Amino acid sequence: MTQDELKQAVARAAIDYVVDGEIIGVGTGSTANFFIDELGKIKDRIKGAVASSEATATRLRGHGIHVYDLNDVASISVYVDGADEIDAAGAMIKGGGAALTREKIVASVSGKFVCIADGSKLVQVLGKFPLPVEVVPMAGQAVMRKLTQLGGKPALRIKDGEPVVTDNGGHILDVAGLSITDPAGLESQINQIPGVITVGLFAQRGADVCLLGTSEGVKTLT
Ligand code: ABF
Repeated sequence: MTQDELKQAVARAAIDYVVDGEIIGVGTGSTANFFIDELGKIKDRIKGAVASSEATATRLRGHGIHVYDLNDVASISVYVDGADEIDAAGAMIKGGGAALTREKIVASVSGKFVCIADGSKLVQVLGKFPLPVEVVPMAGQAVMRKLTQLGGKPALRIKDGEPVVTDNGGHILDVAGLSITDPAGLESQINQIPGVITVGLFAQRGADVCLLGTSEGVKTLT
């Protein structure tokens, strides 16, 4: 199976977690996009969705799914999203798609986090994928110095010669060289740095379920 077929398989499997008549939280990225396409097929069963990015909102609307502002929603039963890395405990690195802040917000109000990923995303120790950190632009250099003190090698994310600007007006630092043996602890430490908007470690609120696409089929990790 190709990587896309594995992503499609987990996207289909995630539909089993959708609660009829409710508003669902929807993540960002290529795996989440496959999920949105599956959601489009059962759109009459749900009330609508809360999106974790402008890109996701646009794709949801393209399928005729109503997108709610989070301020108009008290709680969400299920949030479905991809990850850049996930460990066996459900801790994740996210933010390769630069949507980490809204992803963390929507996940935080959701009863259950269902992570959908192809098998290559499962790791023993997080950190091979550079850890994304969203920052207030004026604090970029200051935060980079602090991240270097923590043992990382941060770099400002650049696209087409310009810093990437998130949906929230932030910049993204990608921190290489970390071997993250205490994801929840490092999440707290980085959260304390002034200028950090969001760290792409999702450990304190990790995934409750991970649907992992493998050549032997979809494996469920809980
Ligand atoms: C989002 O999409 C991000 O948090 C993560 O960075 C990325 C995973 O992308 P893909 O599904 O394209 O591998 O969930």
